[in-house]
Amino acid sequence: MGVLNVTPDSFSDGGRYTDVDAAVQHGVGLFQEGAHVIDVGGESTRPGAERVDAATEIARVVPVIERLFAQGVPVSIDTTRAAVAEAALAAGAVVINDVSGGLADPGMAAVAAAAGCPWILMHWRGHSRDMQRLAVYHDVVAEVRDELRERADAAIAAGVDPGLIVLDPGLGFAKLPEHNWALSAHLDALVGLGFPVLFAASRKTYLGRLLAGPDGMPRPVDGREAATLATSLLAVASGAWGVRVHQVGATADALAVWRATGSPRFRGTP
Ligand code: PMM
Repeated sequence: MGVLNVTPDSFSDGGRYTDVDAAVQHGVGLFQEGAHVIDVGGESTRPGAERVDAATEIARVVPVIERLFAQGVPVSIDTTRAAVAEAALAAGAVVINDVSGGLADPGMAAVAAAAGCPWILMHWRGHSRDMQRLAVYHDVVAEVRDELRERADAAIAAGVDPGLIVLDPGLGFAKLPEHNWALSAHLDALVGLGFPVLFAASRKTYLGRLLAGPDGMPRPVDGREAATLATSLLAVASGAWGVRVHQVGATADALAVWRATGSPRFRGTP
């Protein structure tokens, strides 16, 4: 999954693709580099971000999705709002990526059920403005697993086909670095729930903190690619179904090398 944020303020690519032409060009480029789906988002979810209204979100994403659809590029819509998901699906999106796991908007389940499209349910405890104070766990792996299972159960109860549910640990969302590392180390606990798992560590702050320089400052976003690649490979080795990344070409190359070995531990698709 290639990341395409059409926002002025996302943490790693905010402001770069607010122009429709530039956004479409970037999305097509990520697809050509090997992404199977391009994840288009119109609202930043970085910690502390203020919300935009649904009309603004729709105005940002729909023109980009329409043009990607016209060029044959599969799109997922990164939103927590049912109205935005509906508009995006009408414009040609084929996957809903909901970082709230259906919690932010009670109308999302009905939209996903009616559309009959894959629905990515991410682990989430609250909106970005105040999510870091919700990063309190006794056993982060067990709690995230159980909270994700509840989200999947709720989706199924609302009529969503279980075969269309994808789970995501939500790295960095109400998570401290140690929580992200524990979830990376025990991804098998989520895989064991029986749904495909998406892993989305790309360029996140905890990687920057790991790679901090002698002054203690986190490594800037554009210096986190090698670490991102390592997390993606480890995730696939642990049974992840997909990885969501900003730099698709490098990830596709690394997975191609691994696939070429014929290793039974490689479970990715070409
Ligand atoms: N992270 C971001 C946005 N969307 N979607 C899923 N499923 N999982 C994530 O971890 C996730 C997401 C925030 O990061 P970005 O700036 O890279 O979009």
